[in-house]
Amino acid sequence: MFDWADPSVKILKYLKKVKNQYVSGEELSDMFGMSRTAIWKRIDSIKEEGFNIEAVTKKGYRLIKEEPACVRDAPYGRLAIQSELSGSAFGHDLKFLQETDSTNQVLKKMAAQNAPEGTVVISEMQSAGRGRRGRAWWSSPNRGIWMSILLRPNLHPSSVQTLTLAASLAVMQALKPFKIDGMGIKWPNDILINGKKVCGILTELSAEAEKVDWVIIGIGLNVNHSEADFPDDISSVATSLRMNVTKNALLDRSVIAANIIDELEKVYRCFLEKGPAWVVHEWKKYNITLGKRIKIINQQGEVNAEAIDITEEGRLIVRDENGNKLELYSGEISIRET
Ligand code: BTX
Repeated sequence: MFDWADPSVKILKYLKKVKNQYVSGEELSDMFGMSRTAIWKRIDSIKEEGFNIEAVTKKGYRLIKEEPACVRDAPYGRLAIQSELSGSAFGHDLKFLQETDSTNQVLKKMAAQNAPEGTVVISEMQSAGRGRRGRAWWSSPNRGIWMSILLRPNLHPSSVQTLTLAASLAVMQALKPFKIDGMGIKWPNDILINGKKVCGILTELSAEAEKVDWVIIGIGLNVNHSEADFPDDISSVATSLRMNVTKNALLDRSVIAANIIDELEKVYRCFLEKGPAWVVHEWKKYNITLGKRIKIINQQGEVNAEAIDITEEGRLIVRDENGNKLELYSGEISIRET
């Protein structure tokens, strides 16, 4: 197991592991090689993030697990997320902000200052969340997961589109336990539930001619929104996990964010080891695009076509109405219902 540099993460992980039991200050101080006062200070920092820790004389500390509630959000912050991680690198450098313009922008600056692969930036809200092609991504506080993850693959820039597919695959794997009907990936990487967007992914890169310097995967996931939480212009195209899982309890965003980070680490390593064909094969299991009649939206207007397949570079192969086969590298498509 990874040895966390921050003792607060180790302590929180341990208290979660022993579930409802008391752990004495002495036991924690022996286990982590710290004084009892230092342990007590760490417990305080964990409480500050919203965890309910009871301290009873002669018994010790106990983490009180709260039931999912309608009104009270589970703790959401750096410690809460890191204590749920199980991978070996991704998320171990994690910056959690209450507010920023865009997590991709923050991470870009960190990338320029040599931040390591797997560095994550998460913000409770974004004032200028970005979508693709200059569009805005609406990122209000307390409801969603707005995060960016830094990759430094030793790859040719032409492979980056496959990395984008890998990111949507990782999000789908992380959301699998919710067993949501009608959820799938629209090429290249929108995650839709019955036609409405629950997650958008913005991939940005810096590269030289032959080699990628860094890739930033920006993920926006609507988690606990109710329909009324979305502004009018978004509510017709957007949905949230909660709206499709349960109308009552709030979902634990820390657990979901940690699962996405862990899954991205796994998928990314498999991609590097097994190559793009593996990503494409796995991605196809969740796709809701292939075999469908689509509209291609480009600068010239809209063209009807049929989505046939994707290439290992992540390009969409389509057949237009004249029977011509085309490969789309990027761009917009919409799926026609009939
Ligand atoms: P996109 O260009 O495919 O989607 C943007 C479009 O989606 C908007 O024009 C709007 O119609 C709709 N939209 C806006 N906000 C939402 C929302 N919250 N839920 C559903 N639909 C919405 C997709 O771009 C890529 C989005 C990536 C967002 C992440 S968040 C963390 C990171 N930081 C950052 O600035 N962007 C990424």
